Amino acid sequence: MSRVVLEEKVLSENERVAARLRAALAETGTLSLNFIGSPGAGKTAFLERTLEMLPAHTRAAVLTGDIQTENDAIRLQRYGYPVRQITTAGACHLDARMVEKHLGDWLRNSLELLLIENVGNLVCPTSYDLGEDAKVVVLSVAEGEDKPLKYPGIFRKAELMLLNKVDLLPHVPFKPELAIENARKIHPEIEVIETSCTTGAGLDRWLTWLAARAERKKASAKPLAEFSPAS
Ligand SMILES: Nc1nc2c(ncn2[C@@H]2O[C@H](COP(=O)(O)OP(=O)(O)OP(=O)(O)O)[C@@H](O)[C@H]2O)c(=O)[nH]1
Ligand SMILES: [Mg+2]
Repeated sequence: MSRVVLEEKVLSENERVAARLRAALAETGTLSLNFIGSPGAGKTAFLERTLEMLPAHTRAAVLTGDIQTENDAIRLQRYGYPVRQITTAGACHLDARMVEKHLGDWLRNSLELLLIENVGNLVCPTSYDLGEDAKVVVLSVAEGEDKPLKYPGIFRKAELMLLNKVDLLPHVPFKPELAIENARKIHPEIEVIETSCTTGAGLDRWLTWLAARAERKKASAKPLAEFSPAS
């Protein structure tokens, strides 16, 4: 079998599992977000700050993907929410089956929010639907303003770009307005929030975005029990 045919087969199998996941998440009204960014962009730090600031009693859970180590899960477990590490043993992205397998019984417990940290990479995770409501791309100011132009796939698919580490702006030659302009050349509607996990800048805007999205998802929940068979 040629490589292209094999890739198409793997992707279509992934689409099938992702559709099943999306249906399950729709039924429970769970908002699911897939965080994608380069190694070290600050995905785990951002999720740590998010867990720290979530309103009390939020039913949230985190899946974090890495090629090796449980380091990120250990960091994230400090905040009192269920966290599971997915180690891909070489794969440069998560796929829908890995997510489904690690969800366990979380969805049965009226989960409101599922946060998924993908493997650090701006390329491979882009092609794999995880059944999420939105992809969130994390770009840090240490990476260069041209990244949206060089890696357009993820900027095209992400609904939100977190421009992270803005506390470092005095120390790096990075123009946030140029990075945003480049992202919007690829995806004119992409929303942008400038954040710092160190100072907490932008996190209030992020929590407002998150609350609005979670509320919308909850309101659209369609438990199967609500449907009565057509008579
Ligand atoms: N100055 C500054 N440092 C940050 C910020 N966010 C994250 N960092 C630091 O950047 C480094 C990498 O952060 P991580 O959260 O591990 O990055 P990651 O994207 O999860 O990395 P991988 O999981 O390996 O892909 C750590 O030393 C963080 O403390 C920020 O907003 N400002
Ligand atoms: Mg991480």
